[in-house]
Amino acid sequence: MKKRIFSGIKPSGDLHIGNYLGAIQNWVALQEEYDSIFCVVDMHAITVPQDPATLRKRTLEIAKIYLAAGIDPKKCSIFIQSYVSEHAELAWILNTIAKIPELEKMTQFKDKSVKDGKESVLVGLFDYPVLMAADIILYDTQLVPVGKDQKQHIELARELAQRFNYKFGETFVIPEAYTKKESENIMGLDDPTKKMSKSAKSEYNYIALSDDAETVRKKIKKAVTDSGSEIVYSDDKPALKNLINIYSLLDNKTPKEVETLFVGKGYADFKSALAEVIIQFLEPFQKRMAELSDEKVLKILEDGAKKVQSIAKKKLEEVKKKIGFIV
Ligand code: ATP
Ligand code: LTN
Repeated sequence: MKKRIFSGIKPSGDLHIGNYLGAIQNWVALQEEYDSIFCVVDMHAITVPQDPATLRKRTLEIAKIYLAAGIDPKKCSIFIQSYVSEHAELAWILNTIAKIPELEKMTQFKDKSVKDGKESVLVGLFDYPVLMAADIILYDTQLVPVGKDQKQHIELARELAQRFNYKFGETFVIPEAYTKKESENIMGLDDPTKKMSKSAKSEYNYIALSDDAETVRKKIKKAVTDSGSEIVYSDDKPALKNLINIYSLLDNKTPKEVETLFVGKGYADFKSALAEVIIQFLEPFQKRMAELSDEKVLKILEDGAKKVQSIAKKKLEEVKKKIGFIV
C-alpha cells in the first residue's frame, strides 16, 4: 500500500514563490510515489476576516495554482476543505482533548497577540491548529509536505493523535512533517532574516506567482545582497544563499552547480540570470493557469471531494463509536 500524504494552502492572499518552493513543488514530485490529497483550506482562511466574493475567487485560484504547477487530478485528490464536513466534526472532537496552553504556545497565535493585542484574536484563529490536526489525521496521513513555519502545527497534530489513541485505543496514524533543507524556509528578498511572506509590509519582500516579467526584474534587482562580490553559497552570506537556493530549485541545479556557473562573475550578472530563471518558470505557469476554466476546476474539486469523503466518513464513524456516540 502506498503511503499517504496530505497538505493544504489557505485562500487568503497572493501566493509567492516561497509557497511554491516550500510546499507545492514538493507535492508535484511526491504525487508520483504517494497516495496524495491536496486541499484548499477555506475554513482556515476565515480565521481572519475575509470578503466573501474575494474568498470565493481565491479558493478557485488556489486550485488553479495546484493544477498549473503540475498536480495531476488523475493521480491525486484535490478538494475544498468546507465541502467535507468531517474536518469540522473531527476538529470539534479534538477540541475536547486539546489543552489551552498547547494552543497558546503556537507562534501564529503569539505573533498576532503581540502585534494586535490578545483581545483582537478570534477563537477560530486560536483553534486553527486543532482544525489543521483534524485535516491531517482524518486521512491516516503519514507525511505532510509543508514549509518550516508549519512544523509546530504538525507537532500538535502528532500529540493529539497520540493522546486520542492512548485514551480511546489505536485509531490514528501519527503523521510526520516533510520538508527539504533548501526550500523549507525561503527568506524575504528585502530581509534575509525573515521568511518570505504575503503579509510582508513591502511588495519587494516576495515574488508573487502572478508577477509579470518586468516586476520580477525590478524586484530581483532591488533584492538585498551581502558584502563582497563573489557568488558563494555560505551561511555567512544569508541573502546570497537565499537567492542561490531560489535559482537552484527553479532551474533544477544544486547550489554548487549554480556557484560554478558564476565563477568570476558578480552580483549584477547573477541577479539578471536569476530574474530570467524565475520568469522562465512563471510565464508558462501563468499561461497554464489562465487556460483553466472555472467550470473545469469546480468539476475536479467536486470529484476530489467525493473521493476523499468516503475515507473521511469511515474514520469519523470509527472515532464517534470509540468516544461513545451512537452511530
Ligand atoms: P504567508 O506567511 O506567506 O502568509 P503562510 O504560511 O501563512 O504564508 P500559506 O499560504 O497557507 O500560509 O502557506 C502555504 C504553504 O507555504 C505552507 O506549507 C507554508 O509552510 C509554506 N510557506 C509559506 N511561506 C514559506 C516560505 N517563505 N518558505 C517556504 N515555505 C513557505
Ligand atoms: N496551516 C497551513 C495550512 C493547512 C495545512 C493543513 C497544511 C491547513 N491544514 C493540513 C498541511 C496540512 C498553512 O499553510 N498556513
